[in-house]
Amino acid sequence: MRALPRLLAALIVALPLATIAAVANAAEDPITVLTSDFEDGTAQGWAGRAAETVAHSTAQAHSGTGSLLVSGRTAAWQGPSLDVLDVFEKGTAYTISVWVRMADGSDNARLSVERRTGGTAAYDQVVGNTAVTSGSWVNLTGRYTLATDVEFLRVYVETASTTGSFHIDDVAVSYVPALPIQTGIPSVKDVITEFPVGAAITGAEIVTEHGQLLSKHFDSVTPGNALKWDATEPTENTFTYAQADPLMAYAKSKGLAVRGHTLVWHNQTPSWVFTGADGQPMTATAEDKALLLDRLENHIRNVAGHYGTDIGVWDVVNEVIDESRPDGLRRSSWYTVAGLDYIRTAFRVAREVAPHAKLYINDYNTNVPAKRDFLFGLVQQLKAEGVPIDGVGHQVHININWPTIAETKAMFDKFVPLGIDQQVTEMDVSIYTGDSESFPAPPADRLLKQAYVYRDMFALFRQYPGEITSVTLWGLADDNTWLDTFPVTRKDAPLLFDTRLQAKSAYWGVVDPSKITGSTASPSASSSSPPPGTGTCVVTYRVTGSWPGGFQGDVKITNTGSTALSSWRLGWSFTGGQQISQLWGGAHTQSGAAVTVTNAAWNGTLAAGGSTTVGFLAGWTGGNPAPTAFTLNGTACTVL
Ligand code: 9MR
Repeated sequence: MRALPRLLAALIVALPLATIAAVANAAEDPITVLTSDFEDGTAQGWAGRAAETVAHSTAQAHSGTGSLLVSGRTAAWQGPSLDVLDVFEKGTAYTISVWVRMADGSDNARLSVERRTGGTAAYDQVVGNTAVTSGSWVNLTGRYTLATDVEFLRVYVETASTTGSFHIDDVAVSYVPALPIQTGIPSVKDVITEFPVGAAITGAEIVTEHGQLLSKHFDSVTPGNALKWDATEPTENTFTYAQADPLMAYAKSKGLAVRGHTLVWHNQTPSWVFTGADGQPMTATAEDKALLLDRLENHIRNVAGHYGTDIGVWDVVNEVIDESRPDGLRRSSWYTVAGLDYIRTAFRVAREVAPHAKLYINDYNTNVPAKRDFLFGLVQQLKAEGVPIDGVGHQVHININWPTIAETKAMFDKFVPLGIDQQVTEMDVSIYTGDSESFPAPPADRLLKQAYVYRDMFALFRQYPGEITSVTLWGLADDNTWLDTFPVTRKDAPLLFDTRLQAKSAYWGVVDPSKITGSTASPSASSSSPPPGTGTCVVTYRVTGSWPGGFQGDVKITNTGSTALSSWRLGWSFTGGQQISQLWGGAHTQSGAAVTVTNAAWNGTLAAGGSTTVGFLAGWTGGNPAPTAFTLNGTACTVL
């Protein structure tokens, strides 16, 4: 499968310069690695995920005369699935396309991947909820990069709520091969000498041409997911480093420093951590608090202990600030059960087990004055108590319009008097400025603007050589970025190298701004608008990540009425027994299946046409169907 691009790469090296462009252009054609057209009367290797029935059908066909019908489903997560273990290669960004049509009724369909490493299952969303009916075929297309070694890998189609039968047809999986990396351009790490420059890696970045690009340009890496709690201690006191060890070995072999991310977070933490000895969700009792802090101590002793001096910096706690709270502290289960003691314990234990390591408190939107000031106050208080905090991590997930350089400068300046280190830990610069924009390819004017943002931000960072001790980008190249599915599914391009690993104007913004090319006159592709709502509110519900027993989701509400709301109350019912454990951007109550969310102090006013989003963490067992009906101030909303 991969012999062709390798041959091509060899060919390019051997060819005279004049022919390179033509060959490179030809290589932009996608290479198809798998198709299923269901025209031969069989299921073509597709099977159910459980006991549902999967069979060839001539009742519907997207093209030709046949399709695949799945029936007899008893859960929404059941659906047709295909083994792709021998098809997908780690590190390659595949485009997966499938056509879906309900046999009866309607629902939302999703395209997903189940993978297993060392027996532990994980589920990745390739395409989120997409409305499907029995009236027409609907296409689901998304991108997927396998980042870890797996022993099980299946692509599947599921629905959000119902168990109705549906058809799939004309499945295609393809990829556009990376080009050889540019070896004649300066290495970022050689140009930026004030501090080490790093990239977050998922596993896909250490193989093939990606690995060459990574080690040419970067001094350090941050495992993006592999050191998180769900990856390292999925069940109590069972530690596994199957995801992280290969990344650590790679870093060591290339002399790359490692930022450890992250020991304590509210997200990607299995539900058992917050389940008391009685099997119930923990509350603020002395008994639950003691058990939770014990588990925390055990986790840090094991994970930080496992890597010893190989990890020189730890994000000890991540995202503990919520500026919508009067005291600025996120109401995570950590906080509601243990108060600030979870932070104190985490730093104390991390210092004991990794005395050589620099210990960080890490957060996003630290340029927002209210958030920045709460973080400052917390660090100041904890340091005065003797809690061993060495540094503040600013994630810097920004976009081409936000924030300003002045706001970012104020963020660094704020922390200078504390005499602590600062690091930029997760930088990327989205080309999008709103949730409703979606470009099939990055418009030239956006890329140019992005280059200037990188230029100006790096120029600012370099003004703090004494305070800023490293800058890490949240990814290596645009072929693998978390922003492709956040906050909505669309292709983003937030990094220094493009999807084929070639240097973008953004790279030149960092390395040599005089070489930024492009024109502001280039027309921007027009953005797609969301379908109009029929009620006075529109709601979008998403599951943004899930792990055994838990998931993170968000609900975006838009006031499509003609008058502003001065306060709001959002309601929905879960149908799969899901239970919210914490919520931000509002206050919630849950009674049985019924969830009610009221506004936070800062987002109560919802202008006509205005939107706000609430995020939450919840537990689930068995299945995780999406709620289908929402009300805003008692009125039913259109659900997208
Ligand atoms: O990059 C990570 C992505 O693959 C995960 O799906 C996501 C959800 O938990 O977490 C991403 O990394 C986050 C980081 O750990 C903390 N700051 C925000 C990052 C982007 O969501």
